[in-house]
Amino acid sequence: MEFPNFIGGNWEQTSDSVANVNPSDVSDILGHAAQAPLQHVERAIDAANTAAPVWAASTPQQRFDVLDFVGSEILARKEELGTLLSREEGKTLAEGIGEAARAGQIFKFFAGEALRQRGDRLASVRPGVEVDVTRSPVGVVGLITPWNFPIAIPAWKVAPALAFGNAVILKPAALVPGCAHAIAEILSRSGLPEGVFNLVMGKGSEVGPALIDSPKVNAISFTGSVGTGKGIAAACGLRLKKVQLEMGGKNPMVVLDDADLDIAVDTCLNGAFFSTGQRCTASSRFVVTEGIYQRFVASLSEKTAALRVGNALDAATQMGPVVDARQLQQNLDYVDIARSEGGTVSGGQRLNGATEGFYMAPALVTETVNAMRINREEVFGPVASVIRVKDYDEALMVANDTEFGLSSGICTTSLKYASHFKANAQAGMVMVNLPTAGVDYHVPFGGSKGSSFGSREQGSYACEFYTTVKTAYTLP
Ligand code: UN1
Repeated sequence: MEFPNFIGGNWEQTSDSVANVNPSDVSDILGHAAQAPLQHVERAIDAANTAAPVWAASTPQQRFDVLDFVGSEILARKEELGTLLSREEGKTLAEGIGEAARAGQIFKFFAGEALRQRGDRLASVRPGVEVDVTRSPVGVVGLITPWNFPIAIPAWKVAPALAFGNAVILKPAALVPGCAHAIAEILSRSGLPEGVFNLVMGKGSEVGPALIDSPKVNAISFTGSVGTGKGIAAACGLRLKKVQLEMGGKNPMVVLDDADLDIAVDTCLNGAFFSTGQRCTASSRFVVTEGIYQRFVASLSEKTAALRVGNALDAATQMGPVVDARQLQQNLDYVDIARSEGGTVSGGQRLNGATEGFYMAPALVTETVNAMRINREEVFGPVASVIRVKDYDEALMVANDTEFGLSSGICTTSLKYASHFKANAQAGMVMVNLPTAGVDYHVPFGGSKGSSFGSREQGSYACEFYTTVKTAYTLP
């Protein structure tokens, strides 16, 4: 199968293409994705600029109809799209289908947002004058998405961009063109005027800068690594371009003596290893108080070792492969680093599957302290460590001692500690007796400190990024 680009309403092949490889079975090639040269990116930017005023003038009903159509179709095809997702990214089939459903729900939510407009009419402080505060589209937005949520993250950027009247250029991660192409294909039949949505696949190092540097792109929303995000922030800052970044995490899960052990262990297992740990919201530091430490480590080690690692499409699989060879090597390197720093590692070795793929055993590292690299740098794989602390106060201090601030969790039955933690955890999202990863689609998503930059994604808060506020004064 070919995955062409979609520019100005036309499907476009390119002379250059990249294979879409199944990480569970590298002999399975899903197809080839177009690689846009710079002239194609320029054409997409021009098409979006031509279409932007047309879509900005669309009615809320037109926007609702487009987004509702896309949401309904994704939901109706969630098994098929979820299978495609798991095949190209490697998360389990249940996770892939769940993510496809979430993408459909996101489109449905923003269909509703298109109708629920916000605005204020106020009396002026001057007699006879009226003041209106309204929101206008930003214009042309460049959306740069990562490989770990191949359908949900494009959905949660594309849907609000369109709901609030913007024209879009989507640049998905090179590893997962299939889901992005599927979204584009559905949008191409949705009634959206041509040029409002454009899909441009190509080298991140070329397409990204072309979007960021163009004076004809008004805003950039990016999810990906901290290093790339900082570069984008700097480039957008120079150009005074609106920017929204979602980057890494080193998310802690505090486990207190009074926690329900089974809930704590299941919460940690899910947070660290589901989706092969490839979530910026994954838990990677378990901060555990002394009284429960032994029982917690014994139970979590047992359940971690028992996780069935295998082909993402096999119904018995609980943890799929790592996404590619480069990420697998990074994970194995961090396991070595943890060991060389004095951590005790169980699991973490490369595994052979029935098919040739990027399999590794989930790794649990005990005997660590928060200063170690394994507790400071994001691995982005199924590698989690345990830090032993005396009490809640020390746990909170350790949890907050990180440059990141995306999601922070606590397992406790104490209302006092849960309330204190919600108020004092330095993170954009706080979870009590729930995994740090796996968020709702109708409420804001984002972090504090080094994890995020700019206004929040998702829920009603998404309008902050995708609109500009206008204050109008009238003397009738
Ligand atoms: C989730 O935890 O449900 O890239 C979503 C990521 C995040 C999304 C996490 N932006 O992992």
